[in-house]
Amino acid sequence: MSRRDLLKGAAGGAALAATRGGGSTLLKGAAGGAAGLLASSAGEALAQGVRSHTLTVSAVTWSVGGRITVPAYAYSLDGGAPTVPGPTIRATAGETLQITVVNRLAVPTTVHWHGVHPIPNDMDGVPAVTQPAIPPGGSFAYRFPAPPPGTYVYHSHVDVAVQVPKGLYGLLVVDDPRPGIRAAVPWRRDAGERRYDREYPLVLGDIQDAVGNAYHIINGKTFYGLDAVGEPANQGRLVFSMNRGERVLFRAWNASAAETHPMHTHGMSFDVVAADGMDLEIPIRRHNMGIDPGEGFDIIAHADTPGVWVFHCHNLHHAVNGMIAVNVVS
Ligand SMILES: [Cu+2]
Repeated sequence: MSRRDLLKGAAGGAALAATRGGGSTLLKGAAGGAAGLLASSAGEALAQGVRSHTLTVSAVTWSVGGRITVPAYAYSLDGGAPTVPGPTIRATAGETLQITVVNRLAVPTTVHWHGVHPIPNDMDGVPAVTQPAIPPGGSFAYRFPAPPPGTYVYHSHVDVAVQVPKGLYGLLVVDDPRPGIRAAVPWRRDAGERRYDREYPLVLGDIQDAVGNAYHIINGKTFYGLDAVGEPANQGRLVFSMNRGERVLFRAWNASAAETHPMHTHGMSFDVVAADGMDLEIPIRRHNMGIDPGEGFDIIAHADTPGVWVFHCHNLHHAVNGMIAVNVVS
C-alpha cells in the first residue's frame, strides 16, 4: 500500500471500509444487507474483516475523582467521550485494524501499537523514524493485521514523557473467537485454566494537576480523599464488582513514565496467565506483583470469598496517594 493510499484512507476510514465491503461476504454476522457493512456503533464499521475506527486526540480537563481535575490529553473513539485511559479498542483475531488518528492537539502526535507484532514498519508510529509526526489538525490512517489474541496497548510516541503520562494510552484487546477463553493455544494445561467470567482493565498511571500535584491513578481515577468510589460514573473503575466463584480477568498495564506498581490483592489470589500480551506456558499464582513501566500482565483473580477487598499498589506512597481499588465479592 502506498502512502497516497494511506492518506486516502485517512480521509474517511469508515467510507473506505464501506466501499471495500460492498456486496461481499461478511466476516461475521448475518446483518448488513446489500451494503455489506456491519456497523455496531456510529463510526465503527466491520467489512470484509476490516475493523475501522476513528481515534481523535484532544486536550481536555479530566476529573481524577470528585472535583479534582487535571489538564490532560485524551483519546476518543468514533466520536465518543474523550477518556483517560483511552477507550479500549477491541478486535477479533483474523481481522485487520484500520485506525484513523485525528490530531486535535496544539502539538504533533503519533500512535504506537505497543506489543503488536508483526506489524508493517511504517505503521509503528515513531516520529521521524517510521513516519512524520501527525501535525495539529492532521490525520493518519494506521492499518495492520490484528495480532494473536491478547492484551496490547496503544500510546503516543511523541514527547513520550509528557504525552503518555498526560493520558495518551489505552488498551487494544484482541479476542479469541471463542468467548471467555483468554488463550488461543492451551499449551500444557486445559484452556479452562484461562477461562474467565468477566473482565476489567487495570491501567495504572500518574498524572499531575495544574500546580504539579501528582495523583496515582487506576483507570484514570484516584481513591483517597475523594468520593470517587461513590460516584456512579466510577462504577467499574475503582469498584470492581464480582460474584462469588467467578474468575475475573484484569488486563493490567503500567502507563507511568518511571514508577513500578506492585499490585496486591486482599482476600484473593490471582493467576498470571500472560505477560506483555503473550501467554505464559504455566500460569503463576500471586497476590502481589510488580508491574514496571510499559509492562502488562493478564491476571485472573479468584473471587472465592465474599467481602469488600482492597486491591492496591504496595508502593505505599502510591497507595496513600490514591492507587487503591476495591474488589467487591457478592
Ligand atoms: Cu504504585
